[in-house]
Amino acid sequence: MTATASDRRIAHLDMDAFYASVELLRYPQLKGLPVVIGGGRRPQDEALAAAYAGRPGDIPVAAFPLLKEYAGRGVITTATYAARQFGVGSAMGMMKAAKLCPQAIVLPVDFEEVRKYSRMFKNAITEIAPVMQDRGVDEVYIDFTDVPGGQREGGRVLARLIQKSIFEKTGLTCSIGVAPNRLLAKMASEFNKPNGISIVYEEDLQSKIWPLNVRKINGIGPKAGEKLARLGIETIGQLAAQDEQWLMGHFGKSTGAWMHRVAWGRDDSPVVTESEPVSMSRETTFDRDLHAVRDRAELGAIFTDLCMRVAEDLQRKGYVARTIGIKLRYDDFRGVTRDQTIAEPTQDAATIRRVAGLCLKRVPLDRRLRLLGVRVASLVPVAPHSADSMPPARKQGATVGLF
Ligand code: DCP
Ligand code: MG
Repeated sequence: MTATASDRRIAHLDMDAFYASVELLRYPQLKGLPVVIGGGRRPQDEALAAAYAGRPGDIPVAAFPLLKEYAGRGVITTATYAARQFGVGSAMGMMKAAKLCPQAIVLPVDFEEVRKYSRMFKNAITEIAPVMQDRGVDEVYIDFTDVPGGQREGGRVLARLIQKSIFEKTGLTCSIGVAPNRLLAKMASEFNKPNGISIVYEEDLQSKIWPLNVRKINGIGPKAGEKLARLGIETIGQLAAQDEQWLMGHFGKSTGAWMHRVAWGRDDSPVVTESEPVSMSRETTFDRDLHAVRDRAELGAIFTDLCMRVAEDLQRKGYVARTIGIKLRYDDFRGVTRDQTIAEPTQDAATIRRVAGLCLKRVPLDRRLRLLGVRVASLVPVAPHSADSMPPARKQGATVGLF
């Protein structure tokens, strides 16, 4: 059966207390306790890790650093649900959080570990449902429409299967919203957190979506939210009740039209699968063959420009690279490549330029060159990197601050 627009089923999946849950896998003794994740590794974290090297699960609960002992300007990245009961949460200063929940355990963020589990849970999903769009380290959209089980009970059957598979492969829980489109799915995934599934149908708009605050719309940020509040519009239902022309008058033509559309639950943006790139490169063939010594200045400028463009590509698409290389073609059309792997993956133009420069030193430069290229590989994702069904004026990133 080919799906028609009316039976599109789109899921939004968001991991529960992601960074904190990843730490609980390492320290199962902390399960159920208030734990906050924030700041970098401190000397006391190093000392504890060293004392129990290789057996983190043996660290006694009493040995972990507590929020009440914390001094500094750190901010909480995320908190376990046990800690959230005390009013502690993302983006709160640690000193302020210490007043609300002094007994909470403080752990540093381990990005390597978080990225590893991010890859694992995404792989678990694509094994079942191949059309998945990355929205950052802990959330994705999935097109359920043509996947077996994707229509049963509005998508609940498939959502349950995905939750189960992710849990079996990673030990982590997630929450899933399934709806006719991405806009509604994103809101729905929050309805039953943690470890929940929420199914939304078109006819649920009035009962489930319209009572929500306008800020729940992905794309209405603090500024637009405040402006709407000043105009007396707090809920999505109130937004839907406004005349489209009136909204256009206040927010501009395209944003006003977009607001009206999303308030009515309309969004036909597709779930776009982006395969992970293996490498990125920029190269240029010269107008005339250049000599490394005699045309040094010109060649140097082109080389730097290529490095900057590769760095921009990495930054725009949200990757850092571990391998940096060059490619040359001589005037006799022979080609040569060199690359070098670095310890700290990078997306920085100057670093790429420096390492690519070292590669260039390793090739013979006595012939003229007709082509020069810079290539990066061994890419590691660091940021959301896809367009979204955002308001037209300002595409904004997902809400994963540290990435
Ligand atoms: N994050 C961050 N900075 C923020 C908010 C979040 O670095 N201001 C990180 C830490 C989170 C992860 O991104 O673990 C995912 O963000 P979510 O908003 O999805 O929050 P959680 O997954 O932690 O919790 P929830 O169960 O509410 O999804
Ligand atoms: Mg999450």
